[in-house]
Amino acid sequence: MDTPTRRRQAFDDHTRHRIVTGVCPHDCPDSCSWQVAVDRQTGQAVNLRGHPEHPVTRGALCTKVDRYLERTYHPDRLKTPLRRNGPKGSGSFEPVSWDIALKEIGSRLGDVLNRHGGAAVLPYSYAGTMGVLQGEAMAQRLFHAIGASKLARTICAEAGVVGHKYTTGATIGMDPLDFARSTMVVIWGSNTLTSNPHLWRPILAARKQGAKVIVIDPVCTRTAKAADLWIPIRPGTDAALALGLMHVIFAEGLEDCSYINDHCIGGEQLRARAREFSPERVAEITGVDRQQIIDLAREYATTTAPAIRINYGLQRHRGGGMAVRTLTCLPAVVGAFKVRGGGILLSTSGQFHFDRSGLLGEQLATTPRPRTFNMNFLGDALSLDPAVRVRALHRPRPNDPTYGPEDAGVPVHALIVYNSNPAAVTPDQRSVRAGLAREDLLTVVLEHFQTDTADYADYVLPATTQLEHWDLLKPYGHLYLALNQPAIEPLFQALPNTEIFRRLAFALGLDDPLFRQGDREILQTFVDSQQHAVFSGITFERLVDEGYCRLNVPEPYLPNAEGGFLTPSGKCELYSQQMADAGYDPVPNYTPPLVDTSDTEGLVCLSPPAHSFLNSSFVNVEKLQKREATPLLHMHPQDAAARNIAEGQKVRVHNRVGAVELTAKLGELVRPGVVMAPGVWWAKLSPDGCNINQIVPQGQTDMGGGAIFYDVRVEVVGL
Ligand SMILES: Nc1nc2c(c(=O)[nH]1)N[C@H]1C(S)=C(S)[C@@H](COP(=O)(O)OP(=O)(O)OC[C@H]3O[C@@H](n4cnc5c(=O)[nH]c(N)nc54)[C@H](O)[C@@H]3O)O[C@H]1N2
Ligand SMILES: Nc1nc2c(c(=O)[nH]1)N[C@H]1C(S)=C(S)[C@@H](COP(=O)(O)OP(=O)(O)OC[C@H]3O[C@@H](n4cnc5c(=O)[nH]c(N)nc54)[C@H](O)[C@@H]3O)O[C@H]1N2
Ligand code: SF4
Ligand SMILES: [Mo]
Repeated sequence: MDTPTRRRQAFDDHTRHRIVTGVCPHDCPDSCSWQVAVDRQTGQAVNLRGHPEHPVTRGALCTKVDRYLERTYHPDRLKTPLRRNGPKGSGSFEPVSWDIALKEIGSRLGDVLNRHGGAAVLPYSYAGTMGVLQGEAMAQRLFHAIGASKLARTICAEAGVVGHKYTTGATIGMDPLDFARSTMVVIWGSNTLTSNPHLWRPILAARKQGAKVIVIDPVCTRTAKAADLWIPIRPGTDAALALGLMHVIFAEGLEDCSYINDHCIGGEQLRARAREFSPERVAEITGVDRQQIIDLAREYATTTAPAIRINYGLQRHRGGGMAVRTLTCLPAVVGAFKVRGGGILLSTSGQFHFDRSGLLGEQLATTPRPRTFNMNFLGDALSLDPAVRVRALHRPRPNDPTYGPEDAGVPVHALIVYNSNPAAVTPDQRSVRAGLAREDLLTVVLEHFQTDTADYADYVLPATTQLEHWDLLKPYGHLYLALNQPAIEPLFQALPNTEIFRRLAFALGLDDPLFRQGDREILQTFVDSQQHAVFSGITFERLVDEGYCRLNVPEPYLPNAEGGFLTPSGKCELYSQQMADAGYDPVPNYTPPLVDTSDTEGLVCLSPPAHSFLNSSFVNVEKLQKREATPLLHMHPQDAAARNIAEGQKVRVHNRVGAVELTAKLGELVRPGVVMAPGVWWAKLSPDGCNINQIVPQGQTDMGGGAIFYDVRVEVVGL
């Protein structure tokens, strides 16, 4: 066991520097722990490195966060509160003091509350920081107290999470470090080397032992290039492929009958369903060669420890929930859950059994929160027309009540944005902007930079970065809880989100003691009050000393080796009564993507993460922006030829939702029929002031109300 002292010295023992341990706040499965060297004299952070002893980080950050100091000390950091002094969206602002900003916001918000009630206030946030504290801790205290509308945080993972839970009961996946022991790794709808780079090390270790690495993706990503086999599937058809694999496995008697009998329910129903998906039919649906389907099924079922890394790419289509629900049955069918190195990993978040009720101040709510908007429908939510606004109410399941215009409730009169950049990342950019452009809407944006969204604000409030505040990170790609300690003083007049929400609460005359809790105190209370066994032995003090702690789960961690599913039946639910009750097919199935049913013309457009950006963060860091060059559209030469488009030509990508100008990049990186625009550029840093979310409609996945970013057709014309 390392002593804490050794941990710190391992980085640097230079007397000029103080070493502070923290953790990357970004929305990424790796949640890397880091060490910051701070000059004792100047108080400046002078170096930032991956924590050398963290078992997942292993001393290395990624391309993007290697530049976190540049981002933190960027000359464009917001320095003071700003007040709008031009038309909405013009980006014209004047500096004001915190006192004035808070007084004015307090009075205008108070006015909205008096005239329209809490429902008229909408918080909009996502994972600019994944920190427990700077995320929702103080924010929700305020929104509970004023009875604001709720936001369903659906933009990323909901479809997959809900689908996964129907099958296994929780997003409890494999220990990612166990991929090193896999005998076969199927990376399914994920670009590991870009979006989850620290998983690559265990995968490489497995490969050294002979494991084959297979990537199933419509795009030949850098991960696909590095793998042993790339299977270029048609977008949105993954569930059909999974059922085709099961078809072969059952037909050839390769399933693990005892695991199915002992630990699953619905084996017979699944067999019957899989029978409908012959390799011929599946080849037709997915575009994958029939023999390749058969070979993959045989290899998967006969190897000893097959692992599936499924991430979020394949659930950004209409049938994404069902796809993840269906794929998650595969390890059960072959008994892979029994073996170390076998299983499936979507997310590890279900292992962090936090009780957040005290943290979020639910007791401050005097009445139930009025309504919930789905964040993917922000454009509709901001509409003044009740018939449009009502479409934004969260309604994730088929059996949820339907709403009419009379249920729309009051218009949104105040929007408070933090940890998110909706003018860039949210579907249907035109309607989002139309909503944000409403002169009568009070918009407050807490930010590091003057983003596309900040341009539409009435007040922009400067927030601290991870180097400047406390936080606690719950990762979704491994098992180590991590504490972030502030390394430097807040820059300029920046304040932590928590402090901004505290002051907003005071400005509204709220004075519950919960608003007076300091950041360190909140974290200490939160960590030390956790009761679940996974946290036993983890104390705030230990986190302060060691930086990160592994959850108290056994090693090796095989939670489903002998059942133990957190479903209602306690089994792996190949048949799900819960699904039937919610209005779904209770048996795994294939739901065709929208692009195969309604929008039949044009090319399917995918817009997955760019290697050098993190969603829309880092787009303004010069060196990273240079690496991505310009907003691109990757096209197959066949599709380009059919449209007379040449390499490097400017093109207009459009559909009924909107249009954006990109630069064509031709090559066999994408299957014919598919185009790919790496995201998410700041619209204002793009040639025509728009980005790829121009062409993404407001719409939702079958489960969880998720966004359908990749279930879109476009037409492309040369300019
Ligand atoms: N560098 C970088 N890292 C990031 C991010 C970033 O923006 N940049 N974003 C972070 C966030 S918020 C998230 S949610 C995660 C996302 O992590 P992932 O979900 O792993 O996302 P990607 O790495 O883009 O991988 C998605 C892949 O799915 C493919 N795909 C699209 N549609 C389909 C389909 O129908 N079937 C199959 N099989 N594949 C499909 C895409 O071509 C893409 O290669 O990454 C995080 N990490
Ligand atoms: N077309 C297309 N669109 C997509 C996607 C896609 O694949 N294709 N991916 C989607 C996905 S998976 C996701 S998760 C969303 C992500 O969408 P967002 O969660 O909005 O992520 P970012 O674009 O990184 O914007 C986060 C903002 O929060 C700010 N921020 C960071 N830390 C703090 C803090 O401590 N305080 C405050 N006040 N602000 C902070 C950053 O400066 C940044 O501007 O985008 C989605 N949009
Ligand atoms: S973005 Fe991901 S890989 Fe990069 S430092 Fe943060 S957690 Fe690590
Ligand atoms: Mo995401």
